[in-house]
Amino acid sequence: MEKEQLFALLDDFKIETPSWGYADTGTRFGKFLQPAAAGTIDEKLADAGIVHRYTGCCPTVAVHVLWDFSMGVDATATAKVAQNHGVRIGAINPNLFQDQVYKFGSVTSPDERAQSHAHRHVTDSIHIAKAVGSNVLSLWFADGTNYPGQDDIVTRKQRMHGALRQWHDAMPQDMLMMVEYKPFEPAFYHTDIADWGMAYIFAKDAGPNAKVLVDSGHHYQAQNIEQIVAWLLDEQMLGGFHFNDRKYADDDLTLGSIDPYAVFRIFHEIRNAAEWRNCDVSQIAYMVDQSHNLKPKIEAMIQTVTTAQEMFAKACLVDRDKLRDAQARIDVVDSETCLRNAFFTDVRPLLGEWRKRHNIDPDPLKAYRASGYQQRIAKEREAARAARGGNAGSAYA
Ligand SMILES: [Mn+2]
Repeated sequence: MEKEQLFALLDDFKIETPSWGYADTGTRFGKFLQPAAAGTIDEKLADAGIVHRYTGCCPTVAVHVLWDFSMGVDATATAKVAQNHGVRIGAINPNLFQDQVYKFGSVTSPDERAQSHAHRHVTDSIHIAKAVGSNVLSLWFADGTNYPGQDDIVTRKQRMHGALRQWHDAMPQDMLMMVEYKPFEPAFYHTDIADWGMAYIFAKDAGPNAKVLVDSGHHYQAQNIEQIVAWLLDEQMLGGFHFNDRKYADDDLTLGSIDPYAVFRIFHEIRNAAEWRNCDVSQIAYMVDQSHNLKPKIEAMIQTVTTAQEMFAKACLVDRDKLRDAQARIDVVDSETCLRNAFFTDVRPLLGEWRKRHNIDPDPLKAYRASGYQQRIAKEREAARAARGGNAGSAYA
């Protein structure tokens, strides 16, 4: 691939960072506070703006309705705050798991109060999306059961069908619904949308604007995620990604920290779809879903974003003519070598050049560190927290 062609693809490669990735988070055992963590939506958007400034590819921010919007606060004001920080509001994530009423699930709960609570919240979320100019409604459900026999699996499936159809009908025509799946946690016996097949059926049934969201941490060990991606693309049902890495479960580690080759293989399938099958991949929503418990938030986000760019660029560099030829000759070693050659190419100098063209420092992490932003906000936010009387960190649960 020619350099100019690669640079044009990089120009179109955008990654959405999540507001909750800038806030204090923890594990189910405890939350660890960082003085520089964002406590308010304003601070989260400011930090997202910084990541965009140093990487040049993160113009939108995913928001969590319950954590980022208060009842009675004008959502359009939040959109303006984003604009002031050089970013826009991206995917709207309703919260269907935190309220007490959701103990046995949200829309799949046998408790009708939980169902109507969820309906109201998602309807509000669609209104917020319209107000902030977002066209993505991103749905993840903690719904499931902990014990065999606790509830009827198929009745719960039907409740989910009904809710998704109703919400799809309530969305404006240009809005996309993302249906995310996860095999376990917080439910430990069964999850109502456990895998991509279930998400596919629900999305297909909900309507033409519903697609599947692949969270890279939401699979069983050793599952071939790139095959799922390739299939969803071929079925025109891939909505987007939640990027993170993991070693064991839904660990929410920075992308590529454990297995960068797996990320490369996902991008490889996307480039195959684009270049071999003329598949429109321009609408894929690349989003980050991570919880930075140990690393400083903004540094972890910059690492993730630059890693995504690197793996994407490597996948673009696969010599697909050679690959096609090797596959036709059934030369297994040559075929695999096409992928390995691209993966082991050091694309960092190329990315540095691409950044320079966009007036961005070739080393975003180094430039960010040199800016002193983190030290400044740590001081400011600690003072602001003290003035408010205690820690006003995120509502992460
Ligand atoms: Mn996710």
